[in-house]
Amino acid sequence: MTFYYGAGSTYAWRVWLALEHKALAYNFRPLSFSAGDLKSPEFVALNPRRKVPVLVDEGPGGRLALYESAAILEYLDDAYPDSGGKLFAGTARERALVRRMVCEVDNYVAPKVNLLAARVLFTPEPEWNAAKIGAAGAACLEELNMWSHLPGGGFLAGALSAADFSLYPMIAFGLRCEKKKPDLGLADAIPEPLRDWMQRVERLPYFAKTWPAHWK
Ligand SMILES: N[C@@H](CCC(=O)N[C@@H](CS)C(=O)NCC(=O)O)C(=O)O
Repeated sequence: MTFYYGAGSTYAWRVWLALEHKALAYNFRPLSFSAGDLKSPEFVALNPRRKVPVLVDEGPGGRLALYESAAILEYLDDAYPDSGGKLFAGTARERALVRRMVCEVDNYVAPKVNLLAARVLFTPEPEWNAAKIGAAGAACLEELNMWSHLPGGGFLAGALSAADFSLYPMIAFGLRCEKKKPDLGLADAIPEPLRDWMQRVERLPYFAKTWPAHWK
């Protein structure tokens, strides 16, 4: 398998955590946004949307080039059910809970965090609009509270799953915005159970190597 990655992409980070959790072997292909790697004809042939992550699997069924991080996680669990840990474990109901959370991350958390990042990280500081940044920050704060009802001591859906790997990078990206604009108030507003959960994710043996290189 070949994993096309971009440092700082929350979606690519989700796939990296999942590959590690499933103990799969993969060729790691970091791409550079600024060097235009995602616009190269070779990459566009893999993903016409020009986005990371992409997973290319040269399995016995032939060559599969798959993009969309949520679909990649589903594929890894389906195609390699006996390797490493499960991403969608348990009964139909338990798996549905994990899928629901991944949908919630993609449909509610991601747009809010990405908007904040667009206004803070990807807008030059002299052009910052305080009202717009404040509104985006407030939306993120509100969203954080939606995730405060966690099973004590466990992961988002009980067992470690695709839900954890999807949400963690998004929160980390929000906190990254706060590093550049320290008065956003996100870190202080993270509910206690969510803070504890973040630490549990950070203690996973493979977590440290997946931290975006330029965020150190
Ligand atoms: N829905 C996609 C989103 C992927 C995405 O938006 N990737 C961004 C990085 S976070 C990207 O590659 N953007 C291309 C660019 O900025 O040139 C997924 O889940 O994989």
